[in-house]
Amino acid sequence: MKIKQVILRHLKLDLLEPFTTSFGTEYDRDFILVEAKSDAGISGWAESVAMVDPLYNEETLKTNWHMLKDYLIPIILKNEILHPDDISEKYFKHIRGNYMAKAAMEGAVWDLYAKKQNASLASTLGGTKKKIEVGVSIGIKDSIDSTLDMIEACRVEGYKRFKLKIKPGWDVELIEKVRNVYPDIPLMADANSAYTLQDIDRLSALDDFNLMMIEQPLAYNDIIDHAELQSRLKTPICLDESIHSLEDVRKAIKLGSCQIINIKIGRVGGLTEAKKIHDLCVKHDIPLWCGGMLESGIGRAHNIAITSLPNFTLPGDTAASSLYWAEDIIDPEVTVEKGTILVPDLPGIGYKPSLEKINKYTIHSQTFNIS
Ligand code: OSB
Ligand code: MG
Repeated sequence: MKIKQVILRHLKLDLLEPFTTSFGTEYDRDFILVEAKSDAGISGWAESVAMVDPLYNEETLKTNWHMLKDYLIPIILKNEILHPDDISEKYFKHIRGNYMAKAAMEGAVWDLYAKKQNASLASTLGGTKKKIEVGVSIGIKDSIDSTLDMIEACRVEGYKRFKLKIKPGWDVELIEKVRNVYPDIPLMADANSAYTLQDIDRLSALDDFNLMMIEQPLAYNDIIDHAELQSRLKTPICLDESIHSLEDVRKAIKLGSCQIINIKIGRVGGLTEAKKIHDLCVKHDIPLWCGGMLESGIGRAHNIAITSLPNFTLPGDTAASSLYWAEDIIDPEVTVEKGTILVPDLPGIGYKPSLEKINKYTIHSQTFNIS
């Protein structure tokens, strides 16, 4: 397969509501869309999940643009790509880090490859599920009552799992009050690295509330302290920020740093690495779920495809487009019914990027042609 042209676009979408985590508040979402075109005039699409500021990880929209423009796109335009797995295994292998940028480039080629096979991206990846179960991620609010209102709204919608963002001071009391109102809902907490081992008493207090898991309580780059914490907590630890590769997963399993893993395609450098992590976790009985990065519909479509693999046994963060956006950039939008999304069986990502809407939200674009 020969890629003839790649188009980068910087889009900005307003969030319907601000989203607050322990590291900051997002009011809108700037992101890069990658469109890869082949000789047959087919386009593959993906989005970079890097944010404007390096608060979740070290990547940013600008570092991703730079990596794509100056390194990744030239490699893709220069080489004949027989299979998308070759991108991470051969072509991007010598480039360190920059996982979100790599994942965006690779993802566009995966979509294109699946479209050329006339197969869905889900089935091309080895996905078997026809529908997936999803939950919601609820940001830090100004009161416990508004958190309870949001839970109720999502519960009525049928979402299968409720993830509450926590930070020191917005944790034990919050979870206790939510549990009092909802003794049985599948509930979990995500700290986005807001704690240290010094906070062991506060974290142990969460053991009383039957949480499905606590996500990334300790440092974004740690797997050692997490292993100690896990040995002292009843609640399973799920790693998010600390996992970038199959090697990271192997080491985390070996150390006992977690019992569950959240896969984000961007954070692990793409779909090929995500598949490998999936397969290793099957061998070690580590359940998976697919995380989210406030994606537009294009990123959501990729998340749905990877979640169709069998070991994504826990509901993920891929909620409906309408929870985040007044208008999404794909047709149809991602819809959730009774907490489930039907995995599309159309070719590629299975949702049509709307050029009209994409153009409406594009701030800047650049086109790269084969030389
Ligand atoms: O830690 O999972 C996270 C959003 C931005 C950055 C990090 C995270 C999140 C979320 C939102 O929790 C997940 C979503 O897209 O619904
Ligand atoms: Mg997280």
